[in-house]
Amino acid sequence: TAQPKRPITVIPVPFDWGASRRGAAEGPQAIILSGLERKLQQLGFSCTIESSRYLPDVLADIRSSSNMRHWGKTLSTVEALAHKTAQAVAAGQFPLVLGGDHSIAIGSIAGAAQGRQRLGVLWIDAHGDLNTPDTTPSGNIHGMSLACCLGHGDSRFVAVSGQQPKVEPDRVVLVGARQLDPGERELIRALGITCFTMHDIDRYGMANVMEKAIRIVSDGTDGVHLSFDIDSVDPGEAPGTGTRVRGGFQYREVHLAMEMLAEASIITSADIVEVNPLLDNGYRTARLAVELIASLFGERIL
Ligand code: B3U
Ligand code: MN
Ligand code: MN
Repeated sequence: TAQPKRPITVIPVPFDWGASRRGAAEGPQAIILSGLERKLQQLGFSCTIESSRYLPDVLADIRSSSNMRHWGKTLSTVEALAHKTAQAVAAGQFPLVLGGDHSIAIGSIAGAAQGRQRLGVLWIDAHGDLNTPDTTPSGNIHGMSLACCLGHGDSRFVAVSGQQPKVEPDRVVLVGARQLDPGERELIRALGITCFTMHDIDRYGMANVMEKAIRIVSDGTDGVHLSFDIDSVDPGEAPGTGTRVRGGFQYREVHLAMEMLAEASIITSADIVEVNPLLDNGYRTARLAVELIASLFGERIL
């Protein structure tokens, strides 16, 4: 079935203060240099790459605490990103947000949730990103972003762009988890969030897991945001990322996931995060990101 192709607005977020290692801020440039625009045009999309001038200059902002490191820089960044993302949605475009570390999803999801009552979120990640300032082992905000979107955590972050929470737990699905902290397990259990771990993918296969995930995030929702952390992919395929965890998605497996999302045609906004060219083997991981984006937007073998 031919879907109307919404124009894609690529929103770069060169920000990495939510992580402990620098370098994810170079992710957007690496992905763009790896041929993103041409790929999307080949697939028949009109595509605009925004500049990053919508972001505030955060260098002088030193507000920080031990359980929310660099929170000042992060808060003003996600506020600006929420606004930018909401603008793209309101203009009928598909916001494709390029991180940056995963803290930026607080902004992109806040933007995607504006004007929607029932947003679904598909969170593909080796991690849960479900810590709060009370449970975080690191103080890194990229480990707290999904909790934030669910209304748990620091009130200033939970309240970004007003609407709170951004998403209800029964419309959130995690796929690919293999490293969860005790507080994250507790929150998953307490909120009843569906979490397909690597164990489930080994056991039931990516196709079955994605079928179930797609059904849950799209059931009665008025939009679905994909938040894709490249560290979900096995480090053998995606070495350029800050927190590698062995035992991740294989190459065909992760393409299959993206192809199934294209086929289901449910995704209305997305972010691709944690590509870190400073830790990469050349541009290998950025090029993988472009390939996966292509699969997400409908590239087919035949
Ligand atoms: N859960 C740990 C580690 C972590 C989360 N996200 C990444 N790493 N990339 C934390 O710091 O919250
Ligand atoms: Mn993450
Ligand atoms: Mn991760």
